[in-house]
Amino acid sequence: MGKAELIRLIFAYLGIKYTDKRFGQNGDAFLEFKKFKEEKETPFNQVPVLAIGNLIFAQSQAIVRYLSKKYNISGNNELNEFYADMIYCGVQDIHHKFNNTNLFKENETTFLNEELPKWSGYFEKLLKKNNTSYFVGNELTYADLAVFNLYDDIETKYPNSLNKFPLLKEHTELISNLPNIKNYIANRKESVY
Ligand SMILES: N[C@@H](CCC(=O)N[C@@H](CS)C(=O)NCC(=O)O)C(=O)O
Repeated sequence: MGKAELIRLIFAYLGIKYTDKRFGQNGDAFLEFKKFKEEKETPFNQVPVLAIGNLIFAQSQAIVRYLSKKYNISGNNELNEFYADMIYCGVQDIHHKFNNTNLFKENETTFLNEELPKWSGYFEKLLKKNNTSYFVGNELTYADLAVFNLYDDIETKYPNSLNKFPLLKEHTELISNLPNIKNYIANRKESVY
């Protein structure tokens, strides 16, 4: 799944209704994206974008932070917000490396032998240190959804990646079994963006 998926997971978790427009559902995704760029004025000619009224906002990370803050899943105090953002930034680092596995064989080898075990170890340790079911404090933040989204993507391509990381595996199971998330995943459409 692409960069919009965490945004969709946040909406799903919160039970917020929105219009989910994706390219390629009725034809060629590339052509539909091209047409979209010609017709709409977007900040960087990139997707995802979030349209609020007449305003169009880009940059998935900015959208994730905006929604999380607005709907109170960004951390319940200043330091927890900082900590959640730190974890989210870590997720960006490893997610980027995962995305690069599609480019060259050597990226895949380094990812599977070095980066994935290293970063999974970091996340496992952070969960152990926090010692609740979540990454930050004792309630769900967008950091939990971001880590979940990361491994949801990774395990689609490399199943059983979490076998050596019991806390992380448990965490993924916890998130995937939240009723709104479970329902969203059961009905999820595949898409490139
Ligand atoms: N930093 C941006 C990157 C977005 C991005 O690279 N989007 C791709 C599709 S996944 C895109 O629109 N590419 C077209 C382009 O950059 O011209 C974000 O996180 O939203």
